Amino acid sequence: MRRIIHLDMDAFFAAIEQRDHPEYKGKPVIVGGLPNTRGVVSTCSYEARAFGVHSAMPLREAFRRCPHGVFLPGRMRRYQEVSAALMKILREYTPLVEPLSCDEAFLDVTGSERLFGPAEEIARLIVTRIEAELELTASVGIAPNKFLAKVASDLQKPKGFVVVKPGEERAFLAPLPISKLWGVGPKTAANLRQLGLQTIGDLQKRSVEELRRHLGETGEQLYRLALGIDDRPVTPEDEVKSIGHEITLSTDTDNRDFLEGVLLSLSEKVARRLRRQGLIGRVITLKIRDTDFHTITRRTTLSQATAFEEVIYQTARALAEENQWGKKPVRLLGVSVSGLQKSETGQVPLFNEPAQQDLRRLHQTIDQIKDRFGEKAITRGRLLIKKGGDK
Ligand code: TTP
Ligand code: MG
Repeated sequence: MRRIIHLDMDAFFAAIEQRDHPEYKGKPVIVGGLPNTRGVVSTCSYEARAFGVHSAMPLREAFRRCPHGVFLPGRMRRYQEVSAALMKILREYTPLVEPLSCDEAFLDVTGSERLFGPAEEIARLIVTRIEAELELTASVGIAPNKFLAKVASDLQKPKGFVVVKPGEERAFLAPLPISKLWGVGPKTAANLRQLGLQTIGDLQKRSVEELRRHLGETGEQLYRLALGIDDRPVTPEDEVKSIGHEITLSTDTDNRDFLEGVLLSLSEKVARRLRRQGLIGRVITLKIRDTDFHTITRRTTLSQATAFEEVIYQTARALAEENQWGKKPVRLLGVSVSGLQKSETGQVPLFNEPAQQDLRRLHQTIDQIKDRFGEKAITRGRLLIKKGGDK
């Protein structure tokens, strides 16, 4: 099960103005332009929302509703700076951060729980840091998928903290209006209302056939969303490639020693390719396909990016153990590393400690020998022993 956090800053532009100008705190701040100019409100503080002002409202109308408001033209450069600082904090907890706009993002923290604790704790940590370091507040939703997390983060703004537990998806969505479903604009909403559907709960009670009859493909999609089903992955903006290797075994086997040997060999190949490209990565993914073609992929996030086969192998093996190597005889094994960054320019002081310097020199030597004399020139003892053992 995935653990997804959706985070959205509260009254983002306006809150930055209140932070930078303490005299605006507690006042209705309206960002977008001077009161009697053309144009619309970008956003406004919650104090201004109490007067009915909101995003996209003409500034004239905002002035009519809130003549004593603090009207500001906005400083995009400043907001972008804060946005960058925000995203930097988020990326410390997972490389799987998908920004949706300057002030909101999805985070897949499934692989981070081992390191930072449960998703709820990670979200608390992040919110606390945002308050301390940026002096701003955020709202979060935590759920098994993107759709639910996004709906949840919006439910108790500002400073919202809403958790949707697995099994509670339907009950959580039932009382909400159908307009909360993705893809339901005013037009589809009107269509749905004609069918007597007001809340997501109403939709849950209909059959998928009926919805398909009325709305076609969309009906089916809405039905799935209404049940809280959504399997879209969190995709980081600059979709970091992964480097991986997989191998289909000549015979399916559950011989642990042999499988561990294969895993080490795969980890070595991956590590070598990482080093060759000057990359290090934080997310280790293991793939196991069993004799019945059932495939599982499991991944975990490391505290420090790596290009060392020792680390990759240990992590992949731990994942395999946790999943009992897929329980059945194994047909295919794969190891990949993602969440990549340049090893020299990355902020992680990877090679500072003496032990790591030695390790790096060793790896450079091994890589050079392999480059010159071929892949088989140097093989680890672990592989030599185990290869003979199985056949
Ligand atoms: P939002 O997250 O939609 O709004 P918000 O952060 O101001 O308020 P909240 O999330 O608490 O409801 O948008 C983020 C920023 O994007 C917002 O501060 C200003 C800008 N924006 C516009 O410029 N025009 C718009 O129509 C909207 C909706 C936002
Ligand atoms: Mg916001």
